[in-house]
Amino acid sequence: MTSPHKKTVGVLLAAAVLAAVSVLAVAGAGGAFNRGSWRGRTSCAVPALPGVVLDATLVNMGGPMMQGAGGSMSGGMMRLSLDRNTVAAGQVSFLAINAGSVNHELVVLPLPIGQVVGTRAIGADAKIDETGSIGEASSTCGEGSGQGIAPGASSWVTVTLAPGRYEVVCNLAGHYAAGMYAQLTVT
Ligand SMILES: [Cu+2]
Repeated sequence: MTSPHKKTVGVLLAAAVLAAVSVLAVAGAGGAFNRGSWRGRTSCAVPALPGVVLDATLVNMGGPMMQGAGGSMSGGMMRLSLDRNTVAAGQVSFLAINAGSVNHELVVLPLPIGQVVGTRAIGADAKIDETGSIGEASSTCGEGSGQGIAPGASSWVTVTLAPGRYEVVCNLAGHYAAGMYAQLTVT
């Protein structure tokens, strides 16, 4: 008289397998969607990047028409968002994608103990002090430092991060104050 019990177990197992498969399918589709959508939004041929790859999306409100009206300084609210806020120590590649309408950049700074992101002093040049920068991606369709990432383009940089807290920012004039900073915790 074990068959009803076995049948129940079988049904439960099948349900569990189906659930697991659907979770994997959703996760896979989500990952492909995220990768595809952002990669699809950059006009650059991005090489395979070493280590853990973090996607950083750089945006500003307002369309291209705002540039003509007021220039990059009046881009309105701006954001720099990372696709994850925690990463393991070691080699990390940042892929900065400019999904906005004005130039942007990505700079990695250590975040001192007790300091909150977005609270750095802003100088007369409308920028923060970049002393101690660990890495920068500001080259249109290229690696490392440059003249800024053009709209639709991307830039990348690979760094080695020790455990701790970091602040990832865009330090073009006015952009930090407009909201372009994000915290990254390295464990
Ligand atoms: Cu910016």
